[in-house]
Amino acid sequence: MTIEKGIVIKSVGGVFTVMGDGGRKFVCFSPKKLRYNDNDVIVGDRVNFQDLHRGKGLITEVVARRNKLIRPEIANLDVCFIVLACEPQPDFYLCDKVLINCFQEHIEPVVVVNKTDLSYETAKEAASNYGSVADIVTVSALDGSVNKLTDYIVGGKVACFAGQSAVGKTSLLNALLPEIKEATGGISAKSGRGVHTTRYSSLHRIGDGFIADTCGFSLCELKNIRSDELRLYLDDFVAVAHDCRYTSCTHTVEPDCAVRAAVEQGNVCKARYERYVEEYNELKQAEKNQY
Ligand SMILES: Nc1nc2c(ncn2[C@@H]2O[C@H](COP(=O)(O)OP(=O)(O)OP(=O)(O)O)[C@@H](O)[C@H]2O)c(=O)[nH]1
Ligand SMILES: [Mg+2]
Ligand SMILES: [Zn+2]
Repeated sequence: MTIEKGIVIKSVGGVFTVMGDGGRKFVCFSPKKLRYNDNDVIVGDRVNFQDLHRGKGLITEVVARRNKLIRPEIANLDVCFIVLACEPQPDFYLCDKVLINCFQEHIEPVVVVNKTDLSYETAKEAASNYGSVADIVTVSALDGSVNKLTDYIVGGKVACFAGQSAVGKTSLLNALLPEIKEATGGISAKSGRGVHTTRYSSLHRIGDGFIADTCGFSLCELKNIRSDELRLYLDDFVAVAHDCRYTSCTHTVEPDCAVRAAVEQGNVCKARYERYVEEYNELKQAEKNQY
């Protein structure tokens, strides 16, 4: 019995596609009892598996995860490309939350603004909101600019695209890897939202690393963050907060708050600050409701 090592590149209905370290693909099953921290095996998991021959395998162990994102659901990431576009209308609340989840899980977030062939407005907005906390890369899936992303994946890294439906995640993947021709979709004229074309995550080899396409999403939760810690995940706030009068300043109602002063002076993005206050109040309300 030979045990091989590999990475889960696709998971559909309890059938896992595992790429062995030699590059061969195996269709694998996982015994019901084999779960990781009470969770299912997911794309990005490093696994040991038994080669059952003829391209089949049985997963025998899930290697301890370095990290995990819930939206999109994927494990062991180095980089998360958070994709925004001028259409569908960008949801900056969603982007804030994915950024925070990345910081929590020690994943490098990169804000990718796609569809710049149509407009640069979203790129400008992204720069003013996130320019001081993440790299911003402007691309279009329709030209060669997507190659700007490959620099982030060299060195055997694992990256994923994340974002709303129809921002162009699959189109960017297809542009990066021309041999891949995954289906892309449109935007519903009625709702102005994407039609959720991609239905499952998949990992693809790129150089010595991997890139994942994922399903679009419009909801994302912050897990394990208290309202009074939220501020610690916003690097642009942290950079000025040492000048607040109180070290425990939540930057909402306290006097002599350096973050609020920075917002007024235009040094911290006002829209981002306002979203922070909303999120802070929501977390606080949820904490009250718990008791
Ligand atoms: N003009 C323009 N259109 C683009 C670009 N990238 C993607 N599109 C179009 O946007 C639509 C959605 O693209 P997809 O790649 O399916 O989007 P997605 O993010 O994968 O969407 P889901 O799979 O639903 O999450 C398609 O009609 C694409 O042709 C771009 O850079 N410029
Ligand atoms: Mg897609
Ligand atoms: Zn403050």
